[in-house]
This record gives sequence, structure tokens and C-alpha cells, in this order.
Amino acid sequence: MTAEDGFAMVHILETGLEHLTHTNPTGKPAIKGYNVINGQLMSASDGATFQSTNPAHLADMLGEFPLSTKADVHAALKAAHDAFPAWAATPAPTRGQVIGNMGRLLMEHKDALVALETREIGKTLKESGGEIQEAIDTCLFFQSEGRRLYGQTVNSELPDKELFTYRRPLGVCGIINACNFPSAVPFWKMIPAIMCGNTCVWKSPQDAPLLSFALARIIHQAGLPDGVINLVHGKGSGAGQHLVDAVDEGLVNKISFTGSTGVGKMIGEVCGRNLVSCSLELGGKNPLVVMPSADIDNAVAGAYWGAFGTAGQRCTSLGNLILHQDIYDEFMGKFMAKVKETRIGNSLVHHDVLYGPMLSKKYANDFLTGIEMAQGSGATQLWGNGSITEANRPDNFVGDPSEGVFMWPHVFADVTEDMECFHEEIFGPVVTIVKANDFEHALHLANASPYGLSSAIYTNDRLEAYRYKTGIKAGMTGINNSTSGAEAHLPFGGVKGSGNGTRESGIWVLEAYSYWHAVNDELSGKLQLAQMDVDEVDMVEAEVDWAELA
Ligand code: UN1
Repeated sequence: MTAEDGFAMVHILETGLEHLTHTNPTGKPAIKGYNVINGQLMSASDGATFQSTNPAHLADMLGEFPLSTKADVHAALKAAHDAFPAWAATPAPTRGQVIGNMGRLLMEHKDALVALETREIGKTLKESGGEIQEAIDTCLFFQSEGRRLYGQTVNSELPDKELFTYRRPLGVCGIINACNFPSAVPFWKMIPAIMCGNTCVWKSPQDAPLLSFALARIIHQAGLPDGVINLVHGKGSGAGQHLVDAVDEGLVNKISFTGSTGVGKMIGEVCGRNLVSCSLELGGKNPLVVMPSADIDNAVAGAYWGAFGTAGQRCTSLGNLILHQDIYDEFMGKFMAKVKETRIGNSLVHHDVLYGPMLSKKYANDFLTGIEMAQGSGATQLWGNGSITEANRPDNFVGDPSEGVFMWPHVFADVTEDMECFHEEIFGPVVTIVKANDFEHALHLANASPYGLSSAIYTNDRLEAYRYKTGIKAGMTGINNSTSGAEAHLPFGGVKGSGNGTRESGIWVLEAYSYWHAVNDELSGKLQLAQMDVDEVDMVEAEVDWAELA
């Protein structure tokens, strides 16, 4: 917190937004963003900041945000720690009421939040709308969970004794999410976390700090007590790393992370050596199989959306498209016709595009490195030409490509299991296509990558669908559907390289943010020993003389 900063130490609800003296070509304001620690607006302890820019229009700067230091992250952890006892003791239905208020406030501000999300990360307005709605649905689902959050009554093996189970909160949760789902995913994590009575330190994604700041304001307006959710901005190796390091210092009881498999493994190691629970939602190389009995037009539509929707920047995006050899030519004819017609551009200006820019320059650079890797693998590049520029633009690009970071859709065919591009996720608009000889081969290929997040099959043969469903190793499977499209009340997560088996969403996520507390109440007024302490308890039937009944 800087002394010269007038806004530092002002409560989040006591002030409006502070505009920077910066002129954007779009005419939209740039704002001064803050960390939110114990309900107070705070700058970084050393005053350092970073900027958020619109990836569809790089000259459009959304605002400046604190580049949080270790001291800032520790201040946020202290606030979360201090707020924990009172929040954990707040009745669950009351916690649910606050969460319900959040959902209703999000509805009220939905249009503005949708436009803001699209301005900050470039996702189409339609998809931003779906994502904000997912955050709302998550709030509405967990509002009523406040009236359940059930434990159990369990029969005792001893008389005059009762057994119970209770869900208890874990404590302070560190929340780290990626910028591709900057509203739904932090809500997937934090809403069940606070429902269970935990408090949070939320590290916003470096490419979506303004939306995160807006969401933090709204959740406080909904009546969330100070310190229950604390927001710190920064870059991954800074604030995010300080939060993970705090696990080693005993200051964090849970980490929930969505991001790359490499970072997820590092977090898993730190949490593992401290016996701290972690939820890890990581990468994917999601397979989609098309069999001869499939409705080919429907399969083309699902594969096209899975590969290129959100510019391929979902962990559930289609990776390996596995086509049965008998329908290969027909499928590819229809698929490539769609790929070549893809409308790309700035969704704030052109509403009918399939996808917009990459999430940021960093994602653009990483994607181009991935494309080079695919080219080096020896696959056949059927379509795509890297970055879109004025001199290198596909037919249906709309607008001025030099304004943002836009990519061609890419298609690589003749991919085989021994190639690096078969195994490695390339985050962006690209699909790798593999030919399968028969169902067994297709299933083998679908299981052959190191990941196990989402998966799909198009078939009208019910036995084939059943064999795929039972034979695939993945956290999620679509039958005659695309690889993406999570729902707020269904468990989301992966196996193998895609995660550590924890789940988000629905009732299942409660396991990730609570522990079971078993309580026994001995009413007999004496020491009764359980069966494990004595040879036998009084459960044995008395000896009956069956002969007397004869
Ligand atoms: C979906 O498309 O099913 O980061 C949602 C991601 C996921 C959300 C995907 N956590 O892409």
C-alpha cells in the first residue's frame, strides 16, 4: 500500500472507479485497478503496476493493476486467515444467501460484464455471455447448497451412542485460474470454497485483471464480509509463485489451480510435501473419434466447433481428430470447406465471427511455437499460415488484422502416434488428424496421449458408443457431441496428465473444499469399548435351543 495513493486503504464499496488520464483509440476508459485485501483497495507495496490490453486491439488499454509483491500476498493471506473463524461459524444458509445475492447482481450487470470480458480477452460476445451465465448458475446452484451441505447420522455398534459426520472447511484457499475462462472458472472454485466456510486469496490471471477486479467489487456489493475473498493481481512467476511458496510456510490450506500441466505438477509437489490438499485442472489433448455409422454433417459441426471455437483456447478443445478410414474422404471434404470459410475478427465490432484474437501476445507466441513443433513433426499441413496480417489474411477475416493478435485456423493431417504433435497440446486454433483402421484402433489412439481430460465419439452404433464410454480413460466423454461444453452441475476434471482426480462443479466439488469430521456421542455415562478394542461387542445372538421348537 503506498502512502501517496489516495485510494489505498479505502473500502471497496466506498468509491467508484478511478479513470486514468489515458486516451484509448476506442474511446473506452482505462481505469486504475487495485488489489482487494480485507475489503480495502490496495496498491502494490512497492507501487509497481502492469497493464491489461485488448488483444483484438492492442492500442486499447483497459487499465493498470498492482504487480503484487510477496508482502502483498502475505497481507492477503493474513486477511483470509483472520476472516476465517467468523465466516466458518456463519450458518451455511446465510453463506448461501450471500452467494445467491452475487448471482442476482451478476445478472443485473451481465451485459456490461460480457462486453468487458470480450474487451479484455477477445472471446466472442456470445461465448462471454455463456461464461458469465455459467458464473451466475454456479451461484444459484450453491445458494441452495447452503440449505443442504449435509452430513450423516450413522448407526453405532454400541448401545446409547450416536455417530455423526460433518463437512468442515479446510481454511485458507489459494485460487489460481487461467485467463481463458476468467469468470466461470474462478467461480467454479471460490463459490464452493466459501460455501463450505473457507476463505480465499484469489490471484487473478495476468491477462484478465480488470474483469477479476469487477467481479471482486460485485461479490463485495452482494454482502460478502471483508477478508473472505481477497484479490491480488500480478504475473504468474510473481504473485502466483508467492502464493504457492506460502504453502511451504504453512500459510495455505488448499490450492486450486487451472493451467498448464507443468505448473500443475510443480504445485502438486509443493502441496504434496506439506500434505496440503490441491485441485489441479490441467492440459488436454482431447480426442474425437468419427465412425462410419455417424451422422457426418453433425460430426463435422462438432469437430469444427471443438477445434476452433474460442480460437481453440480451451483445455477441452479438440486435439486429435480420429477419423475411421471409410469416412475419411467424405468427412475431410466437408470439414475443410468449413475451415476455409471461418470468419475471424474483433467480436466487439463484428458480431458474427467464429473466433477472435488469441488471449494475449504471450498466447500468440506460444501458439506459433506449437505450430512450428507440428511442422517439425512431419505431419502434412493442409491449412493455416500462422499470424494473420494485412498481406496474409484468410478470405473471411473481417477488420484490420494489424490491430490485434489473430491466427489462421490450422489443420495438420497424416498425424501418427509417434509424432510429438500427436501427444502435445497446442493451445490455439489447430487440429491434428489421425486415420484409424477400425474401432479398436480408434479407441487405442484416443487413449494414447498422455492426457485424459475430455473425449468424444460420433457413432450411431450403440454398442460402439458403449465400448468407447467404458474403454476411454478420460474425465469426460461426449457421445455424438463435441469435446467442450461443461455444465455448472456436472463434475468437471481429468485423469492422467490432465489433473490429480479432483473435480469442479456440482455436488462433487464439495469434496475438494471440505473434510469429513466424524463425531461420536457416548450417552451411556460409562466407557464402552468399540469392537476394535475388544474381542467382540454385544452383537452376537444369544444361543437358541432350536430343538425346543421341534
Ligand atoms: C468447457 O469448454 O467445457 O480452461 C469449459 C478451460 C476449462 C473450462 C472449459 N477449465 O478451458
